[in-house]
Amino acid sequence: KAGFLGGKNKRMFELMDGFLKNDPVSLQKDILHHVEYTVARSRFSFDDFEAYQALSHSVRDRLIERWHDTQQHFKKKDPKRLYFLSLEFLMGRSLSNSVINLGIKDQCAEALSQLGFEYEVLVEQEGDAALGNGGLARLSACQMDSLATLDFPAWGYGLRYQYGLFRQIIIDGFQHEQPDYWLNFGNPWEIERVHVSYPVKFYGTVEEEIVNGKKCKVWIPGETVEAVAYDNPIPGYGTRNTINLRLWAAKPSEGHDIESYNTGDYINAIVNRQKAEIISNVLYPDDRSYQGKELRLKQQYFFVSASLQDIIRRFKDVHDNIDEFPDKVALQLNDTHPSISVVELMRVLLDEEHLSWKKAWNIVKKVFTFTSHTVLPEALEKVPVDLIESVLPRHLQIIYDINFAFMEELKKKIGQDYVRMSRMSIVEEGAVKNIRVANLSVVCSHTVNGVSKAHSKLLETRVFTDFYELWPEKFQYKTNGVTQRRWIVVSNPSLCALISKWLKTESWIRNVDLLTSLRDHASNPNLQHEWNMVKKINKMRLAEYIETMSGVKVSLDAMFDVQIKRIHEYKRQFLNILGVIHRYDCIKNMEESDRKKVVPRVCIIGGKAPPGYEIAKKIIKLCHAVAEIINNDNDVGDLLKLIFIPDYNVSVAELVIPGSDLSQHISTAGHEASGTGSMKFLMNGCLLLATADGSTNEIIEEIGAENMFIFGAKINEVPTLREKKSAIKAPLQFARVVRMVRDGHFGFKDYFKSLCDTVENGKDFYLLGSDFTSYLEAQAEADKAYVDKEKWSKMSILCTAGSGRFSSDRTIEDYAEETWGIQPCKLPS
Ligand code: TH1
Repeated sequence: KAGFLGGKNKRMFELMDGFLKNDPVSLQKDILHHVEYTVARSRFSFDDFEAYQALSHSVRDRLIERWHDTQQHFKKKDPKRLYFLSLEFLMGRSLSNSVINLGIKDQCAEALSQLGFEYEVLVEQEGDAALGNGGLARLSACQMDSLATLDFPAWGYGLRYQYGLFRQIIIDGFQHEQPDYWLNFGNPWEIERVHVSYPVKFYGTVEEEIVNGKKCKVWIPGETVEAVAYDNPIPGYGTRNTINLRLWAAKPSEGHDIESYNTGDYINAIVNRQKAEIISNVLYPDDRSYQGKELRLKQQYFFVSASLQDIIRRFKDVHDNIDEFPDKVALQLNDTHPSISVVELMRVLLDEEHLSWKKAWNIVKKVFTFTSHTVLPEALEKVPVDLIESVLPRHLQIIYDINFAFMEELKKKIGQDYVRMSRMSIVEEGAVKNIRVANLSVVCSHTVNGVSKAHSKLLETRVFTDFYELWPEKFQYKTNGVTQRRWIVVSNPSLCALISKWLKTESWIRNVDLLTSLRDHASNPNLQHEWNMVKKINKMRLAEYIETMSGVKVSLDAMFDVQIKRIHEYKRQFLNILGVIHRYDCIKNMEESDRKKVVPRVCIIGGKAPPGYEIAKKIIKLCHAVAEIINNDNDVGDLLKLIFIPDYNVSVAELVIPGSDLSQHISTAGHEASGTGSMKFLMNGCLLLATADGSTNEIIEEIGAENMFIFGAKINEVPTLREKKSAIKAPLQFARVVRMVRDGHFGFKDYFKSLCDTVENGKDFYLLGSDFTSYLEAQAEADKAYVDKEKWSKMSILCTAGSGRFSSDRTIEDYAEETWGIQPCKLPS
């Protein structure tokens, strides 16, 4: 820890004890210290929440030590760094994750138990950090864990929303949204950096000035807001490396005097300044539907501008020559949300560094990499030109200039093909002129990644066809992955212990490929027995949760069949519910003797509907209406239950996934870019019932279709099916269950009419009708397999054994090598 040993530094070094110690007694001392001096409670009387706070602060101290050492090490070694720009991070809870990654779980548990507290209970005190919507945001969190664990010199940048994703509450089966004021009780996992702050400009005009004899553009802003940094340490597993997630909060900017002639003016001026904070107030809750809103653009530019100022300052601390910027910096765009940063970097290089266009463009082209996460047209960002002109006038000029240069280049390559040029243009002409942010991102990045093999193919053949033909070398794909630290070690400790026992090592936690050796034991009755015991424990935990939450008692012998994800028509929760209705209908119409053969099921659905998405909200209500009938039908009893889990989030997922037998990933083929939930289930030995969409195709490659239940139209069949569907009659079974909903079998007849309309009368855009028969067949296959306990256990073990390829460690290693060009930079231990 020495550093520099002169004068007062020498004295400081003498006073230092080395690192904080991790034995239970040292931890106890730290916890009690924080109870008294941080939480300010008496050490003789504090409750679970206060104990959680004190433990968190003790853990945080350890994180800070490592954070400091890591940052100093990076500074000394000066490697090329990766900056991961994302508008969303879904971190969930930090305590359990930090304790695992620091390797101090047992010590903490022991320390607490002697003080009369239970580690597991304290973990539950923490609320989720939900600064994101769904898959994309949780992916960012998993990737941060892998970046830290693999010792990469990387930082994440994002926004510190005061309100995260809304809380879902269900009243009479309807979704209601409540604000998620997650900072109410303080947040021990962040460090406020009052001195790390940057002004961010908005509005105003652009003027010309002469600087050093050259004409220059100067942006005179109409409003300035201050961005203040909040650092969130991200510890790696099995390494001291601890990286940083820096989130920006908006604060009123200092600077201007307030002109006031009376008290009213003065008060108003202060109140107005306070409005600056609005920018980082709230996360947009729409998954995949973009509306050109001013606040959203301001959020994007705000976090991008602050991040770039921070990154450039750090670069200039060590380097004089801006030409070296691309050798030291890689900037990753997580979807198009941070893409205004390409324009902002151009602006800084042109207007502030006074580089020529050519030099500036050369730098920009070399630093940015872009990952696209969707193919849905409604998710593609298009910002009205008028909006950019008002909020970011100088940026609009630069976008036009980039587009002009691009169009000139294109003309040289493809000749005067104006139709193609207008398709590729960054500026969309029409009644309302728009900026196509995806085109901007492709033009300005040196690499464009898809998130699965299938998704990448769609990007090349449907979304960015013209660009792919022009620059095939730009296009790559990196199949998504999730971190086994969070999704096995933290959330399924019994399975973790079992795996380590059978593999005789814990090294799979850093090298998940080792899981493949489980295949050698998949048929071993001893492993199967222990495996099923673990599943049972997890099912008990889940059943308890279901009972406290919904009052419904479920049987542990039943197959727990789960679909948890954002509610969206393309994800087809409606298909799932129609399948449940079909099952119910079959049971009701069955001979008594046949009922004995029915495999009991607990069907579980969870997820949030975007607040303005009416059909998604009706799907939630339908789930409740159907559950009401089924769960109260004594005639059916334990043979079938339907449960809606409210307020689905990361910590709920950590509880539900380990306790599931079967999980559903049933999007219409060609719509789920990747899907990452499936990977978490796979790791936890939970079988998949799925369409051949997104990452599922690669799961099939890895574990074999015989170990899954695959159904439905393939990606390339979907367009033809859509064309033909008005001519094809939906199967009778489908018509029958939809009719039951239409006729008010579950009540709310008028309310469900528009929902039924989406799948009938030649509509059915997401092809529920044409996939229904094959869906039921796959369900029947699952029933058959479940009855054969040995077969099921083997399939379950093979799922975990084949999940190695879906670790975010693998994704990040591939990105580092093929896309970012960065190397590990490990702290000496
Ligand atoms: C999701 C994709 O839908 C999903 O298939 C993928 O696994 C995940 O990203 C991670 O790659 C997306 N989430 C969003 C969220 C917003 C906009 C677009 C997408 S795509 C706000």
